[in-house]
Parts: sequence; structure tokens; C-alpha cells
Amino acid sequence: MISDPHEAEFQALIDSDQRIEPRDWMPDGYRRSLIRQIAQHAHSEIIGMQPEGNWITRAPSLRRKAILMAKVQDEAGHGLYLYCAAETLGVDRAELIDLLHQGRQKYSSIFNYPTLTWADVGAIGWLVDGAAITNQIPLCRCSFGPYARAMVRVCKEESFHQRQGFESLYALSHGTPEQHEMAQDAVNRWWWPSVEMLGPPDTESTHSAQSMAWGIKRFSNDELRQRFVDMVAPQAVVLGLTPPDPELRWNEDRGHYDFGEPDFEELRRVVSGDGPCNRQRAAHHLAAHDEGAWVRAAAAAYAAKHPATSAAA
Ligand code: FAQ
Repeated sequence: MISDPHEAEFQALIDSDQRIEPRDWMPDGYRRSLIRQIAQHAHSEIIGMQPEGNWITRAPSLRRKAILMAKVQDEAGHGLYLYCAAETLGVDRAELIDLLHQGRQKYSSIFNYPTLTWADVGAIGWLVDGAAITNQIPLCRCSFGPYARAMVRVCKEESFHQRQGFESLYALSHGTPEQHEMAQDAVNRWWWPSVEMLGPPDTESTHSAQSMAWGIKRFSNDELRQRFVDMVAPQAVVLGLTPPDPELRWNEDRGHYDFGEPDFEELRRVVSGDGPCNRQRAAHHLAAHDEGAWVRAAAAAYAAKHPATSAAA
């Protein structure tokens, strides 16, 4: 039985599937877990600009370059909504970025893999954005209002990103034999990290049970992984590309695709800092942050001089 009236009120909101807003009382653990997840999500969007940003200057046509620039800008926008959502919980964006730089907050494992060819940009759109929206659509019903509302817009943009990745890979897959081979090679390299990015298996997920009880997460990591595979397996057939999983096949009895065991040991290694690009991603973010110090100082000086305009903006 809950004796604290605040806690009873909080629990009643959760039980009736209503949103918790920043002004509402919430348990410390709920606040901490949201800050952890939203900050990690925001950092992922910002660090996630690097692998694709690597190809902006080398996109094969003006049209592809314009599309890629818009996508990478969208990712910056997602990071900003998410830092704002985290700030409603009483933390400061600068503080979260410091924690990222100190390695005390994470970002998604997936962005520690290199983008070796142009086809990787298509594979990221198709597979990484595909896994991201599978995870994020349920977050539109997250119990914390600002996070749920940010996710609505993010998901609309992310769905568009996934389609552009599919379209780009389709063009390559149906192009010359060399282009087809490049698309297949990208899928070979991005498939498993995308299956793994949905998190550790349920038996090893430390936060799932509590986050689901609080309505932060609506589905477990393994449930979302199954949904993701069920979505992309038939899309691979249309693309004319073969996922690197010999165990991938439709299971009539289950009404789902069966698939092989992801390499969760690799996920653990990458999450703990030992992926192919962890050091490079962190160093690049730190350098960009330092180089941008004058922009933040100028914006703060402008805001101090023009408080009325800045408050309205
Ligand atoms: N990478 O107990 P759980 C995107 C950590 S956005 C790194 O299962 P939870 C858009 C986890 O934090 C992609 N760490 O944790 C885009 C925890 O460590 P902690 C990001 C991971 O929170 C596309 C520990 O392992 N999306 O891609 C990973 O219940 C293209 C135990 O795990 C989000 O962040 C991982 N893959 O479930 C941008 C969505 N998996 O914190 C550019 C929001 C687990 O105790 C280009 N986040 N860990 O130190 C979530 O839904 C959840 O946080 C999960 C993990 C599902 C990621």
C-alpha cells in the first residue's frame, strides 16, 4: 500500500495511462531513469550525425547531397528537442554534454561503426532508422509528457528517413553489378549491429522491468527486436538484398520471422567503449564542442543584451 499522498497521486496517473508533466511530483528514481534515457537518446542523435555526415561532401549527386544534408540536420533537431525534454526534469544541457564527454553517459552503440562506402548511408537509413522508429513509436505513449510529445515529431521525420534509405539502397541494388555488390556489402556490415542496437536481451536488461512498470518503455528489448526483424525481412526481399543471417525464415506457427542469435558480447564491448569508432566519435564531438564555444558565448551575450527578443524566441 502507498502511504505517501504524492506517490499515490503519481501511481494513479500511471495506472490510468495519463501523462506525468514536469510540474507533477515524481519519484526520484523515475526522474533519474528518464534523465538517463532521454540524455542517452539526445546524445545518440547528435553523435549519430557523424557517420552520415562523413558522406555529405562525397554524395554522388546534388539531389542525394541535398537529401543527406536535410537528414543530418533533422538529427540535430531531434537532439535539441530531446535535450529540451531532459531540461524539463531539472538538468541543464551543458551538464549532460559534460557527462557525455566524461564518458559517464552513453549514446547508441550503432554510431561506433564506420561508414566505408556510399551504400552505408542507404543502409543506415533503412536499418538504423528502421530500428530507431521501431523503438520510438511506442515512446510516443511514454508516461512522461515532454518525451512523448517530442517523439511524435521525431517519429514522423524518422519514418521519412527510413524510406529515403530504402529508396537509396533500392537504386544501388538495381544498378550496376558493382553498385549491387556495394549495397549487399553495406547490409552485411549493418544488419547485426542494427539488430543489436535494440538493447541487451530481456534476461540481461537491467532497467526494462522498472521502466515498463512506470510506462516509460511499453515493450521489452526482445519484443522490439522481433518487430524490427518482422518489418525489415520482407523489405530485404523487395530490395533484392540478403540479410547475413542463415537462420532468418518465416515461422508460420509463430506468425513471426525466426532469426539467429545476435552477438550480444559484441554489443557489450561496443557499449563499454571498445567499438571500431568510439574514440574517434568522442574526440570529434569534443573538438566540435570546443570550437563552438565562441558561438555559445556570442548567443549568451546577445540574449543578455536583448532579453525581450530572446525570451520571445
Ligand atoms: N547502445 O537495461 P537496458 C537513432 C545500455 S536514436 C548503448 O536494456 P534500457 C536515430 C543501457 O543504456 C538511437 N547503450 O536499458 C538516428 C543501460 O546502460 P546504463 C538511440 C545501450 O534503457 C538514426 C544498459 O545498456 N535510441 O538511432 C544500448 O531499458 C540514424 C542496460 O540496458 C534511443 O536511445 C545500445 N544500443 O533500454 C540518428 C531510444 N542498449 O544506462 C542518426 C531511447 C542498451 O544503465 C542516424 N532509449 N544500452 O548505463 C531506449 O529506448 C532504451 O534506453 C534502450 C535500452 C532500448 C536503448
